[in-house]
Amino acid sequence: MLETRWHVLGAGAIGSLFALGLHRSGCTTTLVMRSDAKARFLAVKVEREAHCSEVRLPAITSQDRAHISHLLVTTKAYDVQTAVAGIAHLLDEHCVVLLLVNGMGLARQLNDAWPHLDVYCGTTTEGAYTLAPQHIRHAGRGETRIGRSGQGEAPAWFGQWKQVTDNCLWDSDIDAALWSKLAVNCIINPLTALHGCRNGELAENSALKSQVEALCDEVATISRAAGFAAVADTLKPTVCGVIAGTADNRSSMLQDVSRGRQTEIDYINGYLLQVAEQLGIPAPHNRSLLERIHNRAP
Ligand code: KPL
Repeated sequence: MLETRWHVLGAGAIGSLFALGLHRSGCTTTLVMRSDAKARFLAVKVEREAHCSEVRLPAITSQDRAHISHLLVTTKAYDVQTAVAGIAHLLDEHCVVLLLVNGMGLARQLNDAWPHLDVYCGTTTEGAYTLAPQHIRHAGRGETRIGRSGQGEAPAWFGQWKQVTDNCLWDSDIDAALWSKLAVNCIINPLTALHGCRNGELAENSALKSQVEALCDEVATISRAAGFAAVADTLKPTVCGVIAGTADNRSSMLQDVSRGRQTEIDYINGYLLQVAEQLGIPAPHNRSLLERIHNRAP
């Protein structure tokens, strides 16, 4: 198999986890850091149960001379466009760009701005949170799906990805997978962020359990109307499965709120609300979550 060189843009929890996975699978893996970063190598530490793995990976910034042929983007949804624009001069003409980012609609935005890029989408339910920069805890094993709208066959570079995580598959219906992840994030992320709890508490506390139920019903109705009936039919067991599988995790939105950072709520519940509005479906539970996250005390 041809060795592929991957660059990882966005070395947060998921970026660090996949950078380690790519390195371990035999890919030359380089972190792309902000333009003011000085380090040429960075230690990436991943704690999993009682073990800690550490690797030193090369790091570049937009000011370096580099050719990027395969780019994994794991930034926040609201940073994708600006972060890619910042390194656009380093990207090969038909650079493969794999977006492993929460939310939907971002691949289209990238393709509109840079039509020559070869953009793919991915979604993961791996649970990971940051302990310090590039030092993370892998708190829950999940599944990663990769695909491109309308593309049935996996490209050659995907062969390597089966070794990057334990559970990675090519999905010929990636839009449904992205929607399914969006639906899960609409429920788990704002609730854990507002209640300051780990994912698992959503299944333990009865008041939170009934909020999960009500949200599942609302999101399922919108999903069905949006053409994702299979997602709607299995939403409750899917959400329960992700809560159980990532029980010990602090959701990405909880991590953002705890650090006083911008959240991805506009790309998650905000996107769902836009679709609901276009379809004429009321979504009071989602609207209330969006407003409460926007209006939360700093
Ligand atoms: O995607 C996640 C997130 O936190 O953004 C889940 C799957 C809910 C794991 O926490």
